Amino acid sequence: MDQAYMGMEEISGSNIKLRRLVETSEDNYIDDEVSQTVQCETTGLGLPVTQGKSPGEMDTVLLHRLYNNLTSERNQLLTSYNNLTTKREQLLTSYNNLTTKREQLLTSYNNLKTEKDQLLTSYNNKVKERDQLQTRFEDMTKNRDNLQRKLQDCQGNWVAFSDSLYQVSLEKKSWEESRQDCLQKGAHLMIINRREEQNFVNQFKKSLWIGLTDSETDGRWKWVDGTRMTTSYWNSGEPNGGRSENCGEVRFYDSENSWNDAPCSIEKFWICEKRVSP
Ligand code: GN1
Ligand code: CA
Repeated sequence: MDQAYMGMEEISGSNIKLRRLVETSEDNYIDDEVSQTVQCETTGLGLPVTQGKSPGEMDTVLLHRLYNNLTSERNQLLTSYNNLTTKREQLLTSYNNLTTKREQLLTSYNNLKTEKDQLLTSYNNKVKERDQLQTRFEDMTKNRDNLQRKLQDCQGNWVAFSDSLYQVSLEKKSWEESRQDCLQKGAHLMIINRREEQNFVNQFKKSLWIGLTDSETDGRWKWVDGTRMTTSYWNSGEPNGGRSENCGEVRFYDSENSWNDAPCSIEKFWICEKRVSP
């Protein structure tokens, strides 16, 4: 561009006609004769030969040089314009492709999000289901254990009454050995708290050690769980053993008041009691 303006200044200083021609050259005007002159007088490098020319011829040479420069520049600009147009179209295509891609990705993202939410819901439901099954499993395990215990109890000849199971021994032992036997079975020598229990034990019609003793302090009768005896069912005249009879038994079973105190070392049958959890 700079070269082209420089050319224009040179020409406008010398000839008005030349300026007009320069102006028309911008509109791609070209005279056949001039064109031929340019073709004849340019060197291999495209530069006009000026040596030995008249002023008129010099103007024409300059004009052609300028014309050539402008044409070359115009062609460069045209090429550049075409390149830019191509580039712009490529960018537009690229932009459209990216827009499409972006929309596809957005759709894909939304689908994945929906899927994620569904999976989360599904997972939470499964967790709930698992917890319910866990609870059910624990309940069933408890149930099984209870049934197993009951089966063992049936096999061990335990008799259910109220909230307890009772087992009458098949052999005779001292009061202390009897107490130990019950403890080994997860039970204790029978503790009588209610009239119904007292009538129940009499029904066995057997002399049986029960969980009653005054070994610690004579006359202070206590049950094997450490509680004090408050309600009693002593047979008339009992207890009468003083320091020599410190353990309680059911003896006079035909009477409601069937208890007797007897020496703890004597071997007798006994009755164990086991509480059943409600
Ligand atoms: C028993 O055997 P006998 O009658 O001396 C019992 C006593 C009772 C008594 C009641 C070892 O004594 O504890 O008070 O009957 N002795 C034994 O008649 O059980
Ligand atoms: Ca007695």
